[in-house]
Amino acid sequence: MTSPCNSDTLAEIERRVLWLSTSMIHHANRIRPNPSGLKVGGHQASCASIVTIMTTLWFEQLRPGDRVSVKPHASPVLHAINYLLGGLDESYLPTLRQFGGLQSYPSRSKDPDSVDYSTGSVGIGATAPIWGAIARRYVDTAFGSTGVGRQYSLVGDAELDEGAVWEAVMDSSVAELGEIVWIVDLNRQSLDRVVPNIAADRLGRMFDAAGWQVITVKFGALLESLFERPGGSELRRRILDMPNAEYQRLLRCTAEELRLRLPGDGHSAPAVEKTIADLDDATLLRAIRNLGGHDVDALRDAYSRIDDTRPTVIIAYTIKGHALPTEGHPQNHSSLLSSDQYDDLAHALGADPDDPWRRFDTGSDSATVCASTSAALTRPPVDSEEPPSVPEDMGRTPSGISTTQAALGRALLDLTRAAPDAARRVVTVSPDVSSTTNLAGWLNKVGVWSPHERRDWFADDAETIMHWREKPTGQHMELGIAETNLVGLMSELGTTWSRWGQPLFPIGVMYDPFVERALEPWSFGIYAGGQSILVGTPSGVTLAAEGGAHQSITTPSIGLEQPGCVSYEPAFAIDTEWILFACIGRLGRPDGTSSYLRLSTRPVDQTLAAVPSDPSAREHRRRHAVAGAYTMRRNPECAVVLVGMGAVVTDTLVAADRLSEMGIAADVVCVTSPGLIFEALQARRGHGTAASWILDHVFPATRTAPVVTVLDGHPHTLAFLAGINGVRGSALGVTGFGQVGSLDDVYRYHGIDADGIVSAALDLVT
Ligand SMILES: Cc1ncc(C[n+]2csc(CCOP(=O)(O)OP(=O)(O)O)c2C)c(N)n1
Ligand SMILES: [Mg+2]
Repeated sequence: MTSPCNSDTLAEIERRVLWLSTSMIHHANRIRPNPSGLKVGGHQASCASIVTIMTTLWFEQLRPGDRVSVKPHASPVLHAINYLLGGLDESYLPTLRQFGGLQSYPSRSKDPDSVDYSTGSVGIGATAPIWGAIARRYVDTAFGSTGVGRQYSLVGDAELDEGAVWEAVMDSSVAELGEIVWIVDLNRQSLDRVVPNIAADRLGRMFDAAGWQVITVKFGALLESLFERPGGSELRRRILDMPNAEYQRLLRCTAEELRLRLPGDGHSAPAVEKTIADLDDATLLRAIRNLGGHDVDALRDAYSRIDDTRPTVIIAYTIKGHALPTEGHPQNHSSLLSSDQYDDLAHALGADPDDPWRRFDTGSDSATVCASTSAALTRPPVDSEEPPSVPEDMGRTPSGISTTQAALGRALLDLTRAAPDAARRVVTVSPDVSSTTNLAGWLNKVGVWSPHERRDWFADDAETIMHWREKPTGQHMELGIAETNLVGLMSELGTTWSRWGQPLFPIGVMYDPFVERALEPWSFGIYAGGQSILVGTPSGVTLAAEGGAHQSITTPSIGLEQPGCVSYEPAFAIDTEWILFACIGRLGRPDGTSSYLRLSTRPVDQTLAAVPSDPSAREHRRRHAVAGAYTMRRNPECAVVLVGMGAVVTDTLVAADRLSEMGIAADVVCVTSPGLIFEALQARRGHGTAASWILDHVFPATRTAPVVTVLDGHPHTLAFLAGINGVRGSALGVTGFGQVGSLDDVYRYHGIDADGIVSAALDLVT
């Protein structure tokens, strides 16, 4: 922690941070040429609201091991501080929201300076440090040497409207995380309005109920001193009781208006009137805006009370637009200072509008504090360990009846034997569905992670199949059912290579339809640099009698479209194993990629996979399965190509047999990854750089027969395949939601059974 600054110096730095952040936005909107006339935007008022908090935090509180998640709209404040600390080149300051320049919101992957957490999706950036704290503890128990450090979140008050926030705060594992500190920038304004009943006390009670330490910073020293005067308690009550909007309105008043309005019309009005009567105008105007979130001493006091034994929330009262002419205005969220207002601000802050990026004079107290703070906060560079290699093939050929879901658990167990170093880095996470998604064997083998060993009271119960052995070496984590928490944790487990040099292989398992609920935070996590494998199982309508409510229909399409992620839907156990190992091999490295596996509980005869016994032919099949598709049947007189994916490949093969009996030769292709095939096709057409060899093997130009595609998901996902060779096509799949039934019933209902496939083929060939 850096030592306390001289107050005047800190005030000067604070003014400069306000000036620089305001200027970056001003420059982006009013100075940089904007030929298209499109809105650029930026949030000067949101920045001003948090300048004191961030200045005091960086210049007096932070230690190098700490991490901070900054509310999205305060990104210019972060860049201003990084600039003053020498971590951002001046040339970037005029580039806010410019291509290749500073991003709109703090971005770990895209900003040039030090950003601990990407934010922008309200609620997700705020909760990320919670998952970052758990990930750090996990790495520390498994591999050691992460050091310690607080995990701060600087949160906008409207961010607390997000369910994601409360799902995280309430998770039972969180109350133990003493390194978590949230600072709520309570300006009682959201994007559109002054929030009528923000009820900070109620918020505080909710955190308290979840086991957090709650520190409220309401007023600054000036107001506190007025409260000590005769009539001061009435003044205090009056300010506390007035509606938020009325308070905001007072910020827009002249001193004269304030003298009339502040006392109100209640019985305490005369006492309040008397308390403020002898204040000069300037003091009165200062007093009404003297909230704790803008008062250095009040904030220092709050920081000093953090007890580090449980998560802490500091609820800091602030003013949106503090010290700007837009201060407190209900619609100030996106409003920008005019050029005249900007010039006035320069004057008030002692800055020069024509030389906005000027640094502190060399040798000045502020320059010295910036230099010493920078030195104190410097972190050693992270040397990331090369992830251990993952075997591509175990050489086993599953026979008998099995499911792709079961293959996942089996493959993980195999990995512990064949490649213990790689297996040691696997962490599985599940939102309360480990047993129903077949992870019991893996769990029994590796145990459940907990920072401390806990007694398993069912260890000696012969009827307990899945053992819940909690220990620091465990490799499975279980949160509550909240899927958003799960993907947040996966994302942070997937960034440990970049934070502490220790790659992990996080694998999260959930019922496939709930991937849609978790999608946006998972996608945001990928953008933020987290690499993980998400497994959706069971999936589609193939889960049959498990329930119409649990069907997933759009997820294959989601997988195809998700940036930073390769999606797969294997048909056989062997494909699942090959694909899983390939996906693990892409994790935990700077150029790494996430994956999404859509698995199934359909029992399938594994001999249908017809895995070649010749080692070269087997490897050929494996490479194709991992590249997105492989040929299962090829006929010289092919009249129709049947392309199946995942669970419906069984029916595709049956349909091919039936067509053959009718004298219609049908090729069969098994697609494992529509996304990879689509990328290959795009690359062949000059879009992107993906390899396209798989098309030559599986969809060669000579394959000119019409194509029937079928999957347990929306048919459009595979419909593009007919376009590869420009042939006629028919796309089968699922477009309706909710009908429960046996597998035969639902397949027939959706037309994805063998009958449906045969019929579609006949339509094309006859
Ligand atoms: C999930 C999500 N929903 C909506 C938005 C748009 N949005 C950005 S900030 C914001 C409100 C900001 O209010 P607050 O958190 O109080 O921040 P302030 O600017 O007042 O400090 C909204 C609605 C978003 N970025 N993410
Ligand atoms: Mg707000």
